[in-house]
Amino acid sequence: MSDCLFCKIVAKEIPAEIVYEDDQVIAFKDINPVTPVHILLIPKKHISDLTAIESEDKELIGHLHLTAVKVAEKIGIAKDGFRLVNNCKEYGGQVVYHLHFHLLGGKQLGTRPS
Ligand code: D5M
Repeated sequence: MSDCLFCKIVAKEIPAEIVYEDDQVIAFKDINPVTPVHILLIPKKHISDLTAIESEDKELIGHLHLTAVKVAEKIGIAKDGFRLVNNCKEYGGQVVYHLHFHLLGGKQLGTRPS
């Protein structure tokens, strides 16, 4: 989508600190981190939000999760643990309407997501 911020990152039209990329997904540092490690994982395919995934995206969404673990291992937060979060639509706090998961770690997080 031409007016999508994250599609522009995929297309390298705007810069991002990319930590992993393959043919299906890309992971980059969040511009406004809330934890010492804050990475965003997105599919290269434009999907607006979690409710927009379809059966044909099953493998892609699985791959995104496997990639999150791979990135966590690469960055060194897998052993202690981390949080993987999706904000879905308005009440979920979603701001950018291109599906993404927040990989949060590098410190002790609370037991309840807020
Ligand atoms: O979170 C959207 C997230 O996207 C938010 O944590 C900031 C981040 N963001 C916004 N613009 C950029 C760029 N250009 N690079 C990196 N990170 C960015 P949401 O789940 O939609 O509330």
